[in-house]
Amino acid sequence: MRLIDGNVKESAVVYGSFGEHEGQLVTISGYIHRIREMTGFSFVLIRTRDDVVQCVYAPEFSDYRWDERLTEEATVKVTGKVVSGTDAKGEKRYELQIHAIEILSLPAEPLPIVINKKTLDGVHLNTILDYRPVSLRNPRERAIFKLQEGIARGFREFLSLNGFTEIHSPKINYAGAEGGTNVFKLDYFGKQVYLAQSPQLYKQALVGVYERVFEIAPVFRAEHHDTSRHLNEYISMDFEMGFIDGFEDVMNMETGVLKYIMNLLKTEYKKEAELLRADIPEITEIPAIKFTDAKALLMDKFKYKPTDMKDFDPEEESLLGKYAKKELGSDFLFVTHYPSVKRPFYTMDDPGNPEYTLSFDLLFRGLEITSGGQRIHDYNMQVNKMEKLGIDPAAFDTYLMLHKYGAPPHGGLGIGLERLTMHLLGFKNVREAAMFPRDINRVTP
Ligand code: AMO
Repeated sequence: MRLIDGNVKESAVVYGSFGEHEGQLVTISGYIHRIREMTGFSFVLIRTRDDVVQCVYAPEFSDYRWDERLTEEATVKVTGKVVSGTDAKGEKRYELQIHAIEILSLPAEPLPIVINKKTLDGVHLNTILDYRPVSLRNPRERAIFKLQEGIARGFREFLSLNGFTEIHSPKINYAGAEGGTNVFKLDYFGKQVYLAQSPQLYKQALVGVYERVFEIAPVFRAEHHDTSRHLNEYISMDFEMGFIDGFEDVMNMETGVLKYIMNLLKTEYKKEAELLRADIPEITEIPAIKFTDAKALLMDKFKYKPTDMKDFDPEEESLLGKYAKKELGSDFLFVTHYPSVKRPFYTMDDPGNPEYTLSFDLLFRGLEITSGGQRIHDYNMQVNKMEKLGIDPAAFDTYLMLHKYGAPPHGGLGIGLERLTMHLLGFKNVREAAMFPRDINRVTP
């Protein structure tokens, strides 16, 4: 019998610790990223889990002789002596003088696209997406989703530090939460159910239990149009908090979350941010403007003729983004008090002016990345609003348990992870910020 003790150790030395091993032999494991033959020696770049390590093969380093089977994308263990030098920028870099290469595996076929250049510039986005499992091996592509990890991690860390409990709500549901036509229907053993458009109904229910909750999970939207900012499955970063004094508490929490995230990216994801030339915003505070004031501004200042007085089109959002940057010095802008007709049934109307709601969107560089607001917590008020909207309260009986059996004033929001990543990295298409995007034309890979 063997005993598995769970004492985890590194299987190989990582580049980050090369400084401690200068002059010594170490072993690293990874992929052969690139082989460059020079006269009398070769550069062999090894792509490890977090760095591309420069190794040098020359017969004088050891008795080891180059194995002709070695090719790009072979997985290997390389043993070599750590030596230091300076790179083009004059910074200290370490490399390995190769003493042995153990082949772990050889690829069956050459790669369909070139991944060992600095970027995949020039390769069509569709090709990049078709070959995602390999195009992601390009260090720059890989950095996108490492940085995205940082965003989600910052969201989780900040909220955990502020008394929130992480939840996991079901994605197969008896009712859609957001309304509209973009809900995926599913045959569930002969019954019709829906894929979750958001964790809305469950996060509210759990405010009744934990007071403050958050979730980072996929949600599904049957988007019928092919746009540069819509996915059919995206990662929603949601939170919901009870005992609020108003929806400003929610906006304040989001400002705190975003500050924390940007700071984390600048410190712990510096390498990725530099590689991607990420323009990480400085946040001190975020300005807020009322929906009607924003409409007036668009018409007066930008002479824009809106087609819909109850909502913004993408051009209006973009103009508001420019206004926020130029006039207010902010990459972000909250727009508050959206018209009631455009917000879901759970949104609290403004008691002073019930045509508008106690809700907000957050624009980031002219793109909506968040919706949020205060919710109705009174049972009768919620049932009345549903009836007014032609929604059958009986179909929402589980949801209404929150209200029926006592709910505090509460509110929350949802942030689209891919949209936030997209504008942080200056992408034109949200698909670039989705690891395996799903849209009207794509369900593979
Ligand atoms: P909403 O439907 O506005 O609100 O969605 C919240 C945020 O999710 C992102 N988003 C999308 N991202 C990519 N592709 C899509 N098809 C897509 N649709 C939405 C956007 C958007 O701002 N329950 C509410 C949130 C709340 O009030 O708590 C909701 O889901 O960034």
